[in-house]
Amino acid sequence: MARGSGWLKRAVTGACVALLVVILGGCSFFGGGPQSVNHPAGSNMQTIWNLFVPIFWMSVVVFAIVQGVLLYSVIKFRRKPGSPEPYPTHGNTKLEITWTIIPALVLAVITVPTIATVTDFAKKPDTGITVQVVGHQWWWEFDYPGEQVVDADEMHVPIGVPVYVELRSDDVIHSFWIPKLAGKQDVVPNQHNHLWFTANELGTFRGQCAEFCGEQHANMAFTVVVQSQADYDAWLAHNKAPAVAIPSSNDLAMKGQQVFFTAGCVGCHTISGMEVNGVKALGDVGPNLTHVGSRTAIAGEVLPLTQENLAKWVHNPQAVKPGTLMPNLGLTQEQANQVAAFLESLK
Ligand code: HEC
Ligand SMILES: [Cu+2]
Repeated sequence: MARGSGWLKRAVTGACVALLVVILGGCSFFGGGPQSVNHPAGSNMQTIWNLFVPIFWMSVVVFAIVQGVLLYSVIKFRRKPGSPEPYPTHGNTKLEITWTIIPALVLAVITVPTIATVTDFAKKPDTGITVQVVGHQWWWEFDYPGEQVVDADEMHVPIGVPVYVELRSDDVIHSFWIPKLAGKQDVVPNQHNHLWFTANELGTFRGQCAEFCGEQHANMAFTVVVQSQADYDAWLAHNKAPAVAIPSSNDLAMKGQQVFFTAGCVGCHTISGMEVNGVKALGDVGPNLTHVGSRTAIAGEVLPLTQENLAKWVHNPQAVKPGTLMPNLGLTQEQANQVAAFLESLK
């Protein structure tokens, strides 16, 4: 053996082990992170899980058999001192037929529940709610048809009720993914895709764009809030209402409102039911801000919603999320603080 190859072998083995640990860590294999699929909390994810687990164990058995035979052969038939040249062979019809039929049978067995699952996902549930989801570079919009509610960053759904999700894209291909509740579905421009799920656990669940869609793809996340029917109804009623009036005692917010309606924000954002000096905010390029103050995060979950973070964002969105389609509007720090107070009060 060449000099130094023992060192090389150890280095390669070490690197492989380190890589494996990183990969498994990334899958949240060890703890079940917010994007782990190992703890289904929704009907569709449960169905996928029920399909995945038996297929996984079947693969483990196949892996063990193949590797076992391989290891056995490597050890048993390895070259020994003085052993003669191996006898050259070509082809073994019986063996080849066997290793064609067995995998074909395994695949045939897997096909049946897979097709059943796929057709189950393709049909529209008879009852439940519909949410229209629009993927934008780089944030998600949630429209509740018939309710006049348009939201961003947060999707609210009632527990135990089928949610039919209609998927549209405003620009490029995205992929809608809520790891714990539902599978993935591509969001394609000029095409109407859909998926559905029923959440069966209260709480918040992370969603994420799962198709590379540009510079800020990684920062295109959202939160699904699963609520009791009563809480969901209350949320809907609250978000249906026009924006709250800013109390005139809140001087900072009053000034911020003036800035908002004069600095060009209205060209891209909607605040429904608000009018300042005859100007209305009806833009639909960016997220609807009618109730932005009641969200938990902004800009595709890049910042938790606080007054400081709102000021940081409107002062210089490009510094927070480089490449974002919201330009720097050149607000001074003072104006940014005023606008932040205004937006924060839009509960
Ligand atoms: C050219 C269009 C445009 C203009 C003008 C604009 N915005 Fe935006 N805004 C956007 C886009 C697009 C986003 C989403 C950015 C992202 O998440 O990548 C956004 C996001 C936001 C958010 C985060 C909302 C959320 O729920 O995620 C706030 C707050 C905001 N803008 C406030 C303002 C204010 C205040 C102004 C005026 C000073 C303004 N915007 C001007 C396009 C614009
Ligand atoms: Cu995307």
